Amino acid sequence: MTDTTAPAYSGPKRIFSGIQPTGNLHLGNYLGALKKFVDLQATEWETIYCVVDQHAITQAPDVWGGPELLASYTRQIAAAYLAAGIDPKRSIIFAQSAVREHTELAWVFNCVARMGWVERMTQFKDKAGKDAERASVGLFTYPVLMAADILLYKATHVPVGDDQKQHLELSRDIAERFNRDFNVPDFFPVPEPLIKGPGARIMSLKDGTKKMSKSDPSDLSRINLVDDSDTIAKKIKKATTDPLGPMPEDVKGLEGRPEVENLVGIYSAVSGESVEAVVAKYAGQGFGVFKPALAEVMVAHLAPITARYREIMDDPAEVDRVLRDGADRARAIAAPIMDEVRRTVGFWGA
Ligand code: ATP
Ligand code: LTN
Repeated sequence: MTDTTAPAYSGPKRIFSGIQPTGNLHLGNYLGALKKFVDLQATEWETIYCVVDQHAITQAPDVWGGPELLASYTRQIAAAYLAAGIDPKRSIIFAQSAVREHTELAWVFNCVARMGWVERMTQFKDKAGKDAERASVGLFTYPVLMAADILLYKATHVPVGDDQKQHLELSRDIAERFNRDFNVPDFFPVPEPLIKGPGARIMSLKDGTKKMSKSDPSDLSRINLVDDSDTIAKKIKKATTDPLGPMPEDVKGLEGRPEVENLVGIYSAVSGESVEAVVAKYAGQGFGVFKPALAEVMVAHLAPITARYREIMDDPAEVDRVLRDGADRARAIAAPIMDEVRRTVGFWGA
């Protein structure tokens, strides 16, 4: 299982993450993943950000939009990457399907991962629903493809939201098992999740016990990155709170108040102020004061991103150029690593 010993791997530090081109991005995707992608550019680490279109097709075509829409959804996520502040010169932005080695490595990893490991994945159970027999085999092995995405670049760190923790543990197990089974102790790094932070788990605005999600039927449950200022203000105003009185006096007072805790967490993640500072600022105030203030910080943060997003989407050819350049650069890293994997496994001609 996840190890406690330091990995033998001593290669360069490299960040890899991905977002599926399914539906509009929401505040959870932004704070849990995208904002971290942007912030990590301030480090010296190499940063690689993928639009995981092969993961999108693990569900039925009506869920991901079908073949006419998939490429444009991929462009939309790439545009959101750019609008949020990912610099295509500093970082690699590309589509998973453009680098064929992802699925090639995924096959090898399908033969490394054990059934028991994959069967434990709770997201499969959530996504497959009651009728798991009808889910695609791809949905089942989805986390194995995710391990291939990461390890194809020998990525050492993976920024994701809290819901991806278990998948990351599987990637770590696969890396260790490959290294051991093929007797190449330091070949793959054991990738570290980067999850911590106030945005790691943003909850629904309508139910503080459910995560904010693209698939929630109620649009009022989430803030979409493309929502305009009025819509954001309206959704915050309608956000569920509780009958337990005004804003708490201290952080302990957030216990047992998941909806309020979520709103405070959002304020903290967006403004960069600590949860303690936010609670102190609004201690004892009513939601009639806190909610408009929250809407204001959100609009101030998101409006420029939304405006840039619209501008970028006006020039899809430029987005395609970024994706093509990114695919070339990604391939240049991936191909020699995949060649090494072929030799390590012992395939003919490798
Ligand atoms: P959703 O649950 O919204 O349908 P998803 O988790 O199935 O989306 P992606 O769009 O690929 O799939 O998620 C992209 C990133 O956003 C991942 O790193 C995921 O952990 C993160 N993320 C998704 N929802 C939340 C949330 N509510 N809070 C924090 N991070 C989230
Ligand atoms: N499973 C992830 C998306 C994803 C990913 C990755 C994230 C696919 N491959 C590699 C990080 C690294 C999700 O958010 N649902």
